[in-house]
Amino acid sequence: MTSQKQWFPGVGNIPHDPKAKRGSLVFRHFNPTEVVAGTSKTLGELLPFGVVAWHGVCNPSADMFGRGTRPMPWDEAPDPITKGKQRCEALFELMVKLGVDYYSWHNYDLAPEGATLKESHKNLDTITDFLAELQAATGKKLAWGTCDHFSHPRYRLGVATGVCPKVYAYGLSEVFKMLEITMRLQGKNFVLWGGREGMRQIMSIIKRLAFVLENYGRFGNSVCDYADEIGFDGKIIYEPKKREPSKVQYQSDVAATLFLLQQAGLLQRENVGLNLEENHAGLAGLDFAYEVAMARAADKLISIDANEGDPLIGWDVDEFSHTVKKLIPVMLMLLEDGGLPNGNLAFDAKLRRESTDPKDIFWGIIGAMDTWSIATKVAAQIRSEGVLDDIVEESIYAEWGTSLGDRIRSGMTKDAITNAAHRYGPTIELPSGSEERINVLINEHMFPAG
Ligand code: XLS
Ligand code: NI
Ligand code: NI
Repeated sequence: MTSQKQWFPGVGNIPHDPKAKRGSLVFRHFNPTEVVAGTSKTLGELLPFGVVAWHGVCNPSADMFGRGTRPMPWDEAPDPITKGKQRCEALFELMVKLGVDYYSWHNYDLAPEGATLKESHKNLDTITDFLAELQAATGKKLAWGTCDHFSHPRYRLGVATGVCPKVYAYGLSEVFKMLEITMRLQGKNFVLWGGREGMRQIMSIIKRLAFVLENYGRFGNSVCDYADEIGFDGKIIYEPKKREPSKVQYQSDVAATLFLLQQAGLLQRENVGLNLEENHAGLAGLDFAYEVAMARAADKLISIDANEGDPLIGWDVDEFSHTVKKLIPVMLMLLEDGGLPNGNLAFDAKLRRESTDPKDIFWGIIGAMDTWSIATKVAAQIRSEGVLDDIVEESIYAEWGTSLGDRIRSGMTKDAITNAAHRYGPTIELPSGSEERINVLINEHMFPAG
């Protein structure tokens, strides 16, 4: 740290101590050096956690009905640059104390926006120098950078898909700058979300939808072209979210985003991928594991914003992950892939407005890291035992292993298909879908009896 001051003086480095007294601030399940059963990787390698600047050290926990409640002493500063630097220090202190290796930020989370673009860039350079120093001093790394294209009033009517070419140019040049910074800080990826890229009053977009979607593609291709030009070797990762702040965002879920990217010629680009978020899947009415599966099916899963929504609340509540069961199918997939080799699990998660103890942020992150760790271990058990594969591969999908399956998949004529239909139908014997049995199997692994 550059200054000696501690922003979380009441908390030390968090140990892994499964036997610690209840209520101790420790990891009970996350042990970065523990090798996960059935793999050659450690928990630390399989779960490349990250903290995010905006929720971690910038969000005072205000809501639409009330102001912030969270004590954030680092925000008390004589000038905005000092405030930005203190935010950086608090962020790095969190990473160091929690043993989290990565962070993510939007341009104006840490650097104050200036009165001109030039001044904003100057502020960004100052903060980037400081971040580079902190990275060098601590060994911490940048997961991804991105641009805040939703706070400033100029973005209220969209950016890439917006109503104004001046805004388009302004937003794109901010991306160019932030991409350079991300490269300088050796960030792994660059995120494009798009909270203001979406439908407003339907009457105002009906004639323009095809036009703005073309702009969406042009914007993304410019970002990718520039990434190629400067030799950024990370991915440009798009983050689907159905709604909030817009009524409907164009990138509403994985399938819609894949379609838009394909239409724009972006899906075909090697440096384009996806960043998925649990809460966003829920807003689209979809299971997170389904979204992960869909992104994997297109070979575009790069990174994950690890958080959790609440089905009783209709918006993006960004809770720290705490439900193990939701993550078991996700970890079954990630174990197949050897984790997220080019991405991270960034905690795009925030404290509840009710939570005001400076230790609460530690409880949130520790809880989330343990939740992902438990899910990883349960999924590893399920995999190594092989019963799920027996049910799904050896029973449910078994018929695709027969010669008819092979013949269909290698291409059959209409006549051959019709002959097969005559031969095998109309009554066809099928295996059980085994839904209940699979539910029991998951519970057995989560809570082994005896
Ligand atoms: C908001 C998004 C946002 C992105 C980064 O809902 O999750 O935080 O991750 O702009
Ligand atoms: Ni996110
Ligand atoms: Ni979110």
